[in-house]
Amino acid sequence: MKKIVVSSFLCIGLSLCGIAQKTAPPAPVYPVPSARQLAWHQLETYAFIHFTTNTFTDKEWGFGDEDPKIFNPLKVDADQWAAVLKQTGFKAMILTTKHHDGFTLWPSKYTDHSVKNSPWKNGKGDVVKEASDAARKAGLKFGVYLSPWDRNRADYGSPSYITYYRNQLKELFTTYGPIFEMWFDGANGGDGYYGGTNEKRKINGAAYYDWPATLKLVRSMQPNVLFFSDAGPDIRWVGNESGVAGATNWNSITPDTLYAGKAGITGLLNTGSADGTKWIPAEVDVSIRPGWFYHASEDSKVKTPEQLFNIYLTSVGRGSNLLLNIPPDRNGVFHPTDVAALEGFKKLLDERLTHNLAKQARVKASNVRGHSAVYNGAKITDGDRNTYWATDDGVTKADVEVQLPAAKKISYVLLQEYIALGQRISGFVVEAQEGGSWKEIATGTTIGYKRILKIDPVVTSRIRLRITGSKAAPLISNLALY
Ligand code: FUL
Repeated sequence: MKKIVVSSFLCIGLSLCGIAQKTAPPAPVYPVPSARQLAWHQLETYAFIHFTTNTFTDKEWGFGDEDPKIFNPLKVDADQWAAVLKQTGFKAMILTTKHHDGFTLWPSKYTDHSVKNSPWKNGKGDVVKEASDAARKAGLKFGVYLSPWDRNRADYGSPSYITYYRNQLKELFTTYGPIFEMWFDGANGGDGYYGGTNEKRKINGAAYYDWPATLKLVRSMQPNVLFFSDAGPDIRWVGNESGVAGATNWNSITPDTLYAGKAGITGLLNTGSADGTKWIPAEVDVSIRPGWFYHASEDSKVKTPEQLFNIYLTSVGRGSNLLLNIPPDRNGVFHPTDVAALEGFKKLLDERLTHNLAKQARVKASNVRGHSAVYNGAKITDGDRNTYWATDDGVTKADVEVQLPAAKKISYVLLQEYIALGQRISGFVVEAQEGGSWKEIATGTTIGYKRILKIDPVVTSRIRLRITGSKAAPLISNLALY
């Protein structure tokens, strides 16, 4: 019998022969996130823990002259902190290991202004150890805040203080396991105890601390740590403490525009800049209470679940991460009112943003990169963050339509760019089909890692995303409807 040989030249186009034609992947649009920044974006929500002598003196900024004996919590139940955070969807905690007052929550061998001279556990306690152990046991990442400004130290402002500060970083970074984020606070109010001199000390922040050398030292101990400061280098401040990232929020920014004593940069920190040279995403730090530390007088001012949900929308929902502060009380636990608020917040997230109506929905795109199945519209509803819809190079305006099996009431639209190849989109419109015609239901500028749009509820089976501006071919990894 004659053998039938199917040779490739008989095929009309390679794809018909079962050999997928390879479409070139989109080229990156720089800057792009580092691997550790990409992993950081996926954390989305984590907690700040402000705890120190201030908790017992009822202050926000300790002067540095506190008697360490005032630090005397009934207990320090870091397992309670971790359990509450875990149950309510938080991914990490960042502890104030030393605030501006200089009191260390671990028994540092370089100072007496420390938990080691407090009555708590007869001076044998270590809050940093308890918190880091509890975090890891609960599957949360652990981060540290170590205030550069130190109102207790006699030598603050002179070179020996920098050595002191670095010695403390060595203690922290070699004793308490992996630290995912290091929070450098730029605040400096000037006056302080300073070893009893009770004076005002001004330093030149950029020059005095020699940050490049300090960061190098920390990275030599823990290469994967992310540095937060007003201007990065890994994560930037969002420019306010009220929980609001810019509705336009670029992950890119040019660090040179932030330094040099420039005033009025909070707006820039809030939005980033489309032409920024470095990937430095914004982190939204905000407290569940008016203050950062626990004050009984604020028990009635804890943010409600609804307020926390709105903050979630203006932080995570605008492509930032949310660092929500929950301060332990004088018993060393999260106050019941705060716990109830967190539980209520989690309930709202579950009710409003969990049941994705677009899961596996049919998708039609106006343009698909190389007509390739690798980049087609279906990639935005496949639940896989590593796949994405992409257009051909040069096509920066395109539509993608999601068709649901039946009409549903939609209140939120969630969009995600595939940011590993850079943030691209600068304008978009979302439309719903109602009575046979398309109606605009939301517009926006940037999308970034995640954008959540609260819309006036609409009942429809068809939603269309129109990309109206993009630096290059738009790459959308996810579209969800709730
Ligand atoms: C500020 C500090 O002065 C506050 O006390 C608080 O720690 C906040 C997170 O950062 O700069």
